[in-house]
Amino acid sequence: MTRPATETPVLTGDDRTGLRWVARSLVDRAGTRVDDPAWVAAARRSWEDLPGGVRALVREFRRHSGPDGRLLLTGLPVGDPPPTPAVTGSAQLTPTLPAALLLLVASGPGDPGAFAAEKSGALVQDVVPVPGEEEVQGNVGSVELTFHTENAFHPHRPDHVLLLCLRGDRDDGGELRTCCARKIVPDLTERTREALYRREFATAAPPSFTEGGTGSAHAVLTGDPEDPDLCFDEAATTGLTDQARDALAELRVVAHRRYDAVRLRPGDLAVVDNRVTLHGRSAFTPRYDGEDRWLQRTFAFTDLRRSRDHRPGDGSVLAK
Ligand SMILES: O=C(O)CCC(=O)C(=O)O
Ligand SMILES: [Fe+2]
Repeated sequence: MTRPATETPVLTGDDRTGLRWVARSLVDRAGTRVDDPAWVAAARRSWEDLPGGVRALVREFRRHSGPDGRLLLTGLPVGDPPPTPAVTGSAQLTPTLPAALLLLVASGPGDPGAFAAEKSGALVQDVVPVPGEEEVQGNVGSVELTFHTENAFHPHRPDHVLLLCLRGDRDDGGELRTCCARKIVPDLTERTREALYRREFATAAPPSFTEGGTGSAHAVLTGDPEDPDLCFDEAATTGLTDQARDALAELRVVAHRRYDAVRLRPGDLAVVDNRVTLHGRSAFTPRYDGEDRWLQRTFAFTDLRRSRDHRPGDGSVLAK
């Protein structure tokens, strides 16, 4: 079922023109690599040059991500993309306009960053279907991708997940689904809410993490009961007690009832607040002919300092 999110903030024509200008000028100053620390620093500084309308939307979202816990910016200049890649581990290594847009917008809510275990720590990663991986519960798959907090198992999971559409699905499949704790929690029974606050859950690393592993026992809901954080992966989180398992079953049912969906079009950028919002994707049928759905993804970390002991040389990549 497809439902629009309650709010889609609108960028003005001037906002879009300004954004394009700043992103182009960032590309003009690029070296040969997206992850060149000098280019990441240039993106951070260029944030200040973005139109006030863009900065205001992103900064307000950073402060409070609203009832949907996701922001949708539309009509961004992604140019005319080459054929959609169809290989495992695909990432945008060379500077392009979409890569510039992602690093720029990620510099608003925080700083861009990545995990060495995922796509070699590339800051801009391709989200594309890969032949033979159709059934995988990861972004290379094309079956339904179930609801998840990004890297739910990790102590330094990203605060925001940015997904920029370069090419939509030609059959209108592959809708991005988001489900915010602010919609889920009021629909849960008191008993389930209490159970989700207990540290009686374990979450395994996703298949994209080549080294795998399971984080320590954690709670699914944390923080103020009026507006809790939510950490859950339908495919990877298990309950360690009967009550925990019952609570997850109810959480799943409510998430599937309360989600919002969007069919991303080229130039649409979704920013998901990973502290409070789950995301997933409906199934689609790839043809591997260069015209398949193609998103590019960047993670933003609100306080990069917190993961300093995971990032050798104070770089952008978490090594563990
Ligand atoms: O394909 C999508 O819409 C979402 C994929 C996803 O969950 C991700 O790349 O983190
Ligand atoms: Fe994801």
